[in-house]
Amino acid sequence: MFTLDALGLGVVALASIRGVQAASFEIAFNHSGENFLDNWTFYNGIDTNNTGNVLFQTQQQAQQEQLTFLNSAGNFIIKVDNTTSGANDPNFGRPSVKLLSNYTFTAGNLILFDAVHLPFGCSVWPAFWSQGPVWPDDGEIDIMEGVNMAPQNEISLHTLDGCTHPDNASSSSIETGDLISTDCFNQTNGNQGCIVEVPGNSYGQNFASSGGGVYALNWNTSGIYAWFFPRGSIPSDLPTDSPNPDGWGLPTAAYPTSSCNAAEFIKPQTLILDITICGNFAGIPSVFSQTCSGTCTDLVPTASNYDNAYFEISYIRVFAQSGTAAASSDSSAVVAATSTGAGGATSTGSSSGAVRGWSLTSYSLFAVFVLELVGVFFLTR
Ligand SMILES: *[C@@H]1O[C@H](CO)[C@@H](O)[C@H](O)[C@H]1NC(C)=O
Ligand SMILES: *[C@@H]1O[C@H](CO)[C@@H](O)[C@H](O)[C@H]1NC(C)=O
Ligand SMILES: *[C@@H]1O[C@H](CO)[C@@H](O)[C@H](O)[C@H]1NC(C)=O
Ligand SMILES: *[C@@H]1O[C@H](CO)[C@@H](O)[C@H](O)[C@H]1NC(C)=O
Ligand SMILES: *[C@@H]1O[C@H](CO)[C@@H](O)[C@H](O)[C@H]1NC(C)=O
Ligand SMILES: *[C@@H]1O[C@H](CO)[C@@H](O)[C@H](O)[C@H]1NC(C)=O
Ligand SMILES: *[C@@H]1O[C@H](CO)[C@@H](O)[C@H](O)[C@H]1NC(C)=O
Ligand SMILES: CC(=O)N[C@H]1CO[C@H](CO)[C@@H](O)[C@@H]1O
Repeated sequence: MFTLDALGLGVVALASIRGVQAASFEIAFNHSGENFLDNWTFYNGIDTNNTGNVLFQTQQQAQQEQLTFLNSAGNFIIKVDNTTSGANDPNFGRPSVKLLSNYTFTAGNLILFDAVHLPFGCSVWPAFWSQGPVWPDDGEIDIMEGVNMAPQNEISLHTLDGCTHPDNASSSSIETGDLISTDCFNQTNGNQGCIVEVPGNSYGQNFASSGGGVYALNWNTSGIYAWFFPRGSIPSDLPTDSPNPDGWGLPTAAYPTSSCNAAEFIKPQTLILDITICGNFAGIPSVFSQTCSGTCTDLVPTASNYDNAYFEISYIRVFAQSGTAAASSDSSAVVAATSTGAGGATSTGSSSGAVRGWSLTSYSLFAVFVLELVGVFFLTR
């Protein structure tokens, strides 16, 4: 007598009786338009451990130099300087921008990143990513990261030993992206990370010419899930007040708790948006030569090499799942409100100072603090 529909309704009815319901999300941070820069801190200084050829600007400098502004389309631009010549300055660091969220996010948060243009070009290395306070102990999530003229974005995690992505055999049943590597441990393959490459127009020239799209990250007790939706295929509920990932289909990249216990490996994360140049990833000859010719650092002095080195962002939104426990946070924390009073995203004090290391990496904010205290401003390779 049971049809599938009847069974399905029964499950729904039972679920509501027991108080189980689909996750619902409420906005916690909504970066767009004139308010885009609220709750971000500008990291100021050289690209310490990445040895990128940039000088990250203060907010005041960035605004004066028109490196951050709201454009006439209502989108927010974050860019590398493309007007200054660095010729005749052997220590030239091209002005650029690195933003760190004042808050952290954790399991129970959904992040949406809608862009119409991502920075690209030979020597250019942008990322929309996150890390915990101590690297790699507290984990790193790379939602969007590309280099040079590469056509594809790579999503990855970087952690201590013991966090992996399921192997190829189960990849196609849990995600639509192309599995590149499974070990998230930072000591494996020179901190390659557990990478899922995003098919389609996910980065670079093709992303821009096809109108961009949305990256989404849903982190919950089941795992960490990321999607890329090209402009024409964005789920209708995604840009609304109540996005629901349950209807978005297989994610592009999935890191289930069964093979990576995020509670152990990925601590509350600071969101980071930055653009560096050359350095320990884009500038490695074996990486650079894949899509560009010559020597990476030779490109840095010439301003016109950076005409495409900009983010054009419609919005970045952080939602908190109703009914989940808030992340622990420091004494200055402001817990993001939800109707149930339980949010995921929490505010923390200033976390400026995060830097990135070999390839996709970063290390402890504390380490930077110590380095700065002892006056070590230049790490040479
Ligand atoms: C900035 O954080 C405050 C406090 O959590 C919040 O009320 C405000 O909406 C946030 N602004 C944006 C643009 O998200
Ligand atoms: C966080 O971001 C704002 C920009 O809205 C900045 O002015 C403020 O100083 C930052 N707060 C903390 C605690 O770092
Ligand atoms: C998964 O399979 C694809 C296609 O056979 C292959 O290119 C890729 O290297 C494999 N990835 C891993 C991590 O084994
Ligand atoms: C991995 O992290 C450890 C600290 O736990 C650090 O000493 C090491 O240099 C890192 N390795 C790479 C390749 O980044
Ligand atoms: C975010 O802010 C934009 C601009 O103010 C607004 O149109 C949109 O509805 C907001 N979205 C959410 C989910 O609050
Ligand atoms: C976590 O999110 C994934 C992807 O959106 C979803 O399939 C899963 O049901 C969620 N798990 C929980 C416990 O909410
Ligand atoms: C810098 O790049 C922007 C696009 O990001 C372009 O509109 C502008 O013309 C460039 N500036 C110069 C001086 O070439
Ligand atoms: C402090 C720290 O994490 N430094 C790292 C900087 O990057 C190099 C690789 O280029 C690592 O070996 C260091 O451990």
